[in-house]
Amino acid sequence: MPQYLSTREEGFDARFTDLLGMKREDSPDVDAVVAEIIADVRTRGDAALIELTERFDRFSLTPESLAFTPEEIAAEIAKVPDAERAALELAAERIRAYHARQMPEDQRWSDASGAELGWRWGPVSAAGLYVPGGLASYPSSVLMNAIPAKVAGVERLVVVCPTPGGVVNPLVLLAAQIAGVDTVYRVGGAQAIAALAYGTQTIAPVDKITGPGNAFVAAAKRRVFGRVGIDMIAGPSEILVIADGTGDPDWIALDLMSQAEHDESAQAILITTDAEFGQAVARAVEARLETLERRAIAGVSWRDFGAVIVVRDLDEAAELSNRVAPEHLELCVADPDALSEKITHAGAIFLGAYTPEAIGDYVGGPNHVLPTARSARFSSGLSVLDFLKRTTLAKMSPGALRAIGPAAECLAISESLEAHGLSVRARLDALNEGEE
Ligand code: HSO
Ligand code: ZN
Repeated sequence: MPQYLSTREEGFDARFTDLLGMKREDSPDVDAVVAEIIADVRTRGDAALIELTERFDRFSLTPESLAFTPEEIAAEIAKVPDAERAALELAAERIRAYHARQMPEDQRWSDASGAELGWRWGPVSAAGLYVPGGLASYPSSVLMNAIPAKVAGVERLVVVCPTPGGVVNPLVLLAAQIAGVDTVYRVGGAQAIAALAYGTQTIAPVDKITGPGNAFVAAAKRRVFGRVGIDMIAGPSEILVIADGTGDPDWIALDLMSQAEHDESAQAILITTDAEFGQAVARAVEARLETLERRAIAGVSWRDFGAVIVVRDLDEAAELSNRVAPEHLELCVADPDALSEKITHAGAIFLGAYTPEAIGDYVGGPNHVLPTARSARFSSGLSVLDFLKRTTLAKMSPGALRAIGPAAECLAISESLEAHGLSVRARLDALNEGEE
């Protein structure tokens, strides 16, 4: 049974706080194992990668077969039906167009002192994208990670993907090709992250690693952070729907289940102003849970972490939603734009009855790699900015140095950093002499 809450009930606040604080993920402590794997790859390179792949993926590699050859990729991709190919291409085009608009502008200006200031954006040189094997090997996630990197101008983009038993999802290879990935390596787990961060004889190191993975991959990403940049560590998926009772309860039930089916630890919450409508959605969820292919997973998520919350009005709904700071927020109300003005914390907002969250997972255009576990309070989804760095620019004219240099000298002396002060003073003295 999901939880049923109402803001009219006594004790609501405590129950809602409990819901917010629920620990959904039991991440096993794999850090010690991961530390060993990383050290092994650092010292033995390819040999360690090959041995670990043999052990974990039951698959024999050689340095030569670590990467898919163009012929192997072509043979796999040939298996993809036309409809899937066309859908991936449409998704890629829309994701590309959306992310192209995110490109920030360089700036350069002169201020009143005569100093020229500014900044310039530039891409990281090389990025590595982790793609899980098995069930969660999603081609859509390949597009969502690789396209922003390409739009940002990343020169070398590689994918690492475990191929247990040698099996790969052809759609993953096709998505990588459509997105412009240069090389796909048949390695996964912490060993693949180590290879991307430190390099091996065959795999050149990258500067930034993104992409989802299991507990081993997450622990490895945390460990190599600093040596390379990483994206966020994503937790189980979440959806919060705010409904005013004007929609179809079955549509909303399916939207809730669309995220619940990702993971037993996923969380689906409905907030509604209409108690009867809330009951209708809950009944529709139960009916769908009879037949959905992934009913076992979705059912556990709904039973353990699902909730239906009845509120007095939409202001209250927005307030509670902001406290949750959900990864995905659907506004299934008569005036979604007005309600969205009141939303301050959410990874992605889907407005109106005709915008199921699944559109955002695949073809909407915005990124589906989004902040989970309430981190939308302080962070955003993946974007081109994750693959860009900003370099600042400063150019002093003699006049500018005269105007602001003495203050720098003064602060340098106060910090007992003599060379700092003298580097300014030497120039100021030269300028003053030139004037005499
Ligand atoms: N909803 C997931 C992403 C995804 N959905 C991939 C389908 N495929 C991120 O929260
Ligand atoms: Zn999804």
